[in-house]
Amino acid sequence: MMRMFSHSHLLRRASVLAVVAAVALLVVGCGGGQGAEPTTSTGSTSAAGDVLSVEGTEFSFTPSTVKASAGQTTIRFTNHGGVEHDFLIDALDLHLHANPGKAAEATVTLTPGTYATYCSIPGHRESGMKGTLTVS
Ligand SMILES: [Cu+2]
Repeated sequence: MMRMFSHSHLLRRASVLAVVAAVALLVVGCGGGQGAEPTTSTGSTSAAGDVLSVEGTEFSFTPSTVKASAGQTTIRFTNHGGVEHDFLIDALDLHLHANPGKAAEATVTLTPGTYATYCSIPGHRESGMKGTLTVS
């Protein structure tokens, strides 16, 4: 019904990319052809938990494609648009709703896989508010 047009240009891609880059750095190059698996890690609670940040505007998520490591992760959704938006991942029962200028977050336990993300406000998903979360 109601249409609002916003002029916000708060696409702070830089900060988001920094987070993505940090996650990517966790992938340490595996050189040798040895088949033996090191028995380090996986036994202890890894880190204090990662934080995954996604921003929403009319009508897209930034970044639309996000990657994360399995385990406990806090997903934070910030609405930089002029109308309400939300960020859903059905498979994880995740539903973060944020009014304009607000943020919402939740901590979930991720398992490897590819998950569809979208905004459930009528018409928004079709307009481009959708993406993918890849957990490895
Ligand atoms: Cu939306």
